[in-house]
Amino acid sequence: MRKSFLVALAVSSAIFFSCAIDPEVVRIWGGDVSVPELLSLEVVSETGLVARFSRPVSLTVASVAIPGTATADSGDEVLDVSWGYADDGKTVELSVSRNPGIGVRAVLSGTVEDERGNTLTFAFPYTGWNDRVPDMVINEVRVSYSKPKVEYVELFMLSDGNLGGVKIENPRNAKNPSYEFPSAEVRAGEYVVWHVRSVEEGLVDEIGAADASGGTEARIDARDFWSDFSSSPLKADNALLLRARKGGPIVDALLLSSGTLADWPTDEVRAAAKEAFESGAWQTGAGIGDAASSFGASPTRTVGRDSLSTDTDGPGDWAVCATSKCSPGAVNAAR
Ligand SMILES: [Ca+2]
Repeated sequence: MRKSFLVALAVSSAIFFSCAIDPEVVRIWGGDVSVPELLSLEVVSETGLVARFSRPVSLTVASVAIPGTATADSGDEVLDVSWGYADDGKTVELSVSRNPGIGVRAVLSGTVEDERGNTLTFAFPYTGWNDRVPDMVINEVRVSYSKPKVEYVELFMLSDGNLGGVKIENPRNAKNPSYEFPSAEVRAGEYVVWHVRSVEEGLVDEIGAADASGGTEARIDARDFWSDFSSSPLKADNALLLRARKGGPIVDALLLSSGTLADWPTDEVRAAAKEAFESGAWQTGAGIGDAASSFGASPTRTVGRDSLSTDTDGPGDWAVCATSKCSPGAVNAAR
């Protein structure tokens, strides 16, 4: 008795819904009530940004705020933004009234609406365009750790410029796959060291004076920057990329192999090695067999470029130095 009542109710419900509800509404109830997504934001020039959304949208309002510029009276500085659309309707090309500054972190905020009236309000950070990226090379790498000797990547500056927004990409570190330099003026001939751990007191990023930081290996005549990563943050089998900016061109690359693996250990490293080779930043090939050798590297035996060689963007430029000949922030030991 009770069962047949339920069946009757179910049947009548089905009839009711099938008659009463517009198919379009049912489709929306079926899962189409979703907001558009902001998939990426690319900085393409001094004032140009490109935002890509998951579906065609109209941008109704947008502005750029520069956090950290707040005063008691004014709040964060806010810049005006104008915009247009690419043919696909999903890509919005924005023009900001000015560059927030080389390497300055800013936030694009706005609201978009799709054709159904679903709206997305977003706030997306970006780094101000750097038109003065120096010419530079990766010069030395320490891939192991013995406190207080931490892993590092040393760069050598071939021209004057500013490091703001320059990225070191480290695909073996899934948790922290890249480091972005803050704005700092550099001169040709300077050594820049990104120390990957912070295990001492008094460590500061040297965005101004090169002698500001403490730390056993922070030289007064080199420019030191610090992260606080752990768990073997650089590895002996890796493909490091030095990139002018997020999503920008590769300035230099270093492929490293300990000689113990037949192939790259992860897809991320394989992809980075491929990109290094295809960009011309690494000349000999994209396989682990085409990499420079890190065999025998230790906390005092680093992998260094031969300072006297020409830069061939290949393994022949590189060698593991003798015991205790590591040289963070200074010229590499002669071979
Ligand atoms: Ca060195």
